[in-house]
This record gives sequence, C-alpha cells and structure tokens, in this order.
Amino acid sequence: MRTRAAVALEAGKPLEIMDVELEGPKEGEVLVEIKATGICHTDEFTRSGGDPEGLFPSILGHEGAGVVVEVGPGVRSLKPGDHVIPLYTAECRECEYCLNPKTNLCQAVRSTQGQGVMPDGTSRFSMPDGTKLHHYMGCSTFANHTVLPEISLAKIREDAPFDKVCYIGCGVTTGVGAVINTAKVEIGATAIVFGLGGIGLNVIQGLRLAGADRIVGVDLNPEKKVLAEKFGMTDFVNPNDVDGPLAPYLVDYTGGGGDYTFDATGNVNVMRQALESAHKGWGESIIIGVAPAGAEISTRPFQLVTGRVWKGTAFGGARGRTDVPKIVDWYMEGKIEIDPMITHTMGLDDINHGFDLMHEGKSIRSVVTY
Ligand code: NAD
Ligand code: AHE
Ligand code: ZN
Repeated sequence: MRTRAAVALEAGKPLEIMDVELEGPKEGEVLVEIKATGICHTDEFTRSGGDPEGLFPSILGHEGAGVVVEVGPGVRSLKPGDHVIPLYTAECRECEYCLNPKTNLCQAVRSTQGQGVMPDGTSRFSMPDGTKLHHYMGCSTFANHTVLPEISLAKIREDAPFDKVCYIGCGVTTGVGAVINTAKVEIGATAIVFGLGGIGLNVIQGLRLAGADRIVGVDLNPEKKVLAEKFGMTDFVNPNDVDGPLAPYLVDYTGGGGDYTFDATGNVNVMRQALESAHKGWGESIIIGVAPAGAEISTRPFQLVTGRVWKGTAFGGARGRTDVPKIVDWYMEGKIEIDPMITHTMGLDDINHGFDLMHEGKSIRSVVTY
C-alpha cells in the first residue's frame, strides 16, 4: 500500500514529507494506522546525526497511538480494530530478559530493531523509486501506517484519545516509570530533577504520585518553572543564577542532597551534577537522558565509595504490554495528567515546525495528528 510519511533522508536535514510504499504484515506482524504521534527529543537526537545507531534514510517517530488494520499469520493477541500503542521496548514474555524481574529490556527483537529492519531482517518501507527505508526503534510512527511485531504493541482501551495517550508511548511512561519502577521513590523523599522538558515534567508528576515531599526542578530555561509547579515542583533552581559549582549548592539547598536525583537533559556534565547532588550515604541518581555518540560520564569514584548510586533507566523500567494499558487507565481516571504538556498539535506536513519549537524551548510536547 501507499502511505504518507516524514522521511529522514540524511542526518541533520529537515524531514521530507512524501508518499512511501509499505508492504503488508508477515508472520507475527501487525499493520497499524497511526492516528497521532509525539515528537520526543530522542527523535531529534537521531535526526541530528548524534545517535550511534542512527540509520538513513529512515522513518523516525516512536511515540504513537493507532488502530490495528491487519494482522499477519500467527498473530493471536490482536485483531483489526484494536487500539494500540507501539512499543520501542518489546515484551515477548519468553526471553531471558522478560523472565528476569530485574529488567524490562526484552531482547527478542532488539538486534534487528537496532538495524532498522523487522525480525526477518527486511524492511517493509520503501521510497516510490524502490529505495529501501529503515524502520526506527521498531516503531516508525512518523508514517500514517506502519508495521510492527505483535510483541511490540500494547493493546489499550478504546475510549482513550489518541492525540493524548500517544505520549504514553515514551515520555509519560519514561518519566513516571523512572520514579515508580527504577528509583522506587518512597513517601516523604527529597528529589532533584534536572531538565524540565517532556520527560522531566513526567518525572515531577511521578514524584508527586509517589508522595515525595520536596521536588526541586533545575532548568536553564526560566519559562519551564510555571508548568513544572503545576505538576508538583516545590522549588526551582536556574543554574545561571547560582554562583560557583551547582552540585554543592544543591546539596546545601536541600539540607544534604537529594534522596533521588534524575537527569532528563542528556548532557553528561549535568549527569555528573545530578550524581554529585545526591545525598551522601544513600542518594540514588537516575540517568534518563540520552547522550550523543562519543560522550562519556565521569565523577570521582569517591562519590560512589561514599554511598551514592548511579543508575539508568530505559522506558522507565516499564514492561510495555503489561504496564502501558495500566498507565492509560491512570490517565483516564485522572491519576496522571497529560493534556497541559501537549503544548502544540500539528499535521504531518508541519512536523519540522515541531522540531523547531523543541529547539526554541517553546514546546513541551508537539503532537502530530494524521
Ligand atoms: P526536552 O528538549 O523536552 O527537554 C530537555 C530540557 O532540559 C529542556 O527544558 C532544557 O531547557 C533542559 N536543559 C538543557 N540543558 C540543560 C542544562 N545544562 N541544565 C539544566 N537543564 C537543561 O527533551 P525531552 O523530550 O524531555 O528528553 C530529555 C532527554 O531524555 C533526552 O536526552 C531524550 O533523548 C531522553 N529520553 C530518554 C528516554 C529513556 O528511556 N531513557 C526516553 C525518552 C527520552
Ligand atoms: N541508540 C542510542 C541510545 C538511545 C537510547 O538510549 N534509547 C533509549 C530510549 S530513548 C526514548 O526516547 C532506550 O530505551 N534504550 C535502550 C535500548 O535498548 O535502546 C545509542 O547510544 O546507541
Ligand atoms: Zn522518546
């Protein structure tokens, strides 16, 4: 079939909107009509050329929601008409990783996913001239139709609005899950969140949900303060207003440091500040941000010797097919908020404007509706 897509032809270039060819679903695969997709900073990271796994030409996008159109042979858990959220972290429930309660990193399709192809080693997407296009993060939600493995789709309730719950496909689950699943924050905790964008605000609402007492937000952009307060931030610190090194300032400001600190910037210098502003003896620092090719983290080992813990989280530690439908329920029941974070909505033809808004710091989430 033909479908409309935003194609990343080359690193660093704007996406090109065009008709592309899409082959139907093969064994174990599902054809989905994408109804809405968010634009995450990770899409920009890959578009810009900063992703060591980035492949071109490709169809980016990994934060979508849509409807099953057709299922391939052997698909049992989904049928046409089901509402779904694509998962860049699959959940096969059978691999060594899925069977280990310590991780959510299902490996069933991870290696082919990283090569931009389906599990059989081929792509379903091509340009009208026959040039093959790579899939992205197993999702490619910047296309009106896409094909995914059955194990990379979470079935969700049918009354959930696509243009809101698409955000659960990455940002909401990542931020809230980092608090609940990875840090396991307890009632009364003090936390520091670096970066108050589409992920950091969800860390903040996750902290509120977990019952944290003090939620300190750190961002260079003072305009992020108002919205972060609406989600539960109790204190705001702009590093530009701090004289001297930031970490000792934050340790002092919080009376010893954060029980939990989170990096949601992707900047390795900030990751160090986050670790070093965690409380001596027990503070845990969670890396969420994705850093560019070649970037490395560093700190004095003494920071760890004296009890701080450095951790990372992917997709908020969530097992998508199990957890994503529950998070959709939380949204529908009013336990978490999404609507105020979706600051801009646009058609696919204007998707590059969504990337511009992100660069200008004007958006939290831009959502493309088809
Ligand atoms: P965003 O652009 O919406 O937000 C980033 C925020 O960080 C902005 O508010 C910006 O002003 C702030 N910032 C930048 N430099 C800073 C600094 N030096 N100090 C303080 N604040 C600073 O991006 P996002 O969509 O929220 O994504 C954040 C990061 O999380 C990205 O690196 C993204 O790739 C990553 N991410 C990781 C996962 C995961 O599973 N681990 C999932 C989604 C996104
Ligand atoms: N491909 C990059 C790393 C990108 C990365 O860390 N991705 C996160 C999700 S970001 C979503 O916005 C993730 O889940 N990683 C685990 C995984 O298996 O990809 C690189 O540096 O090579
Ligand atoms: Zn993302």
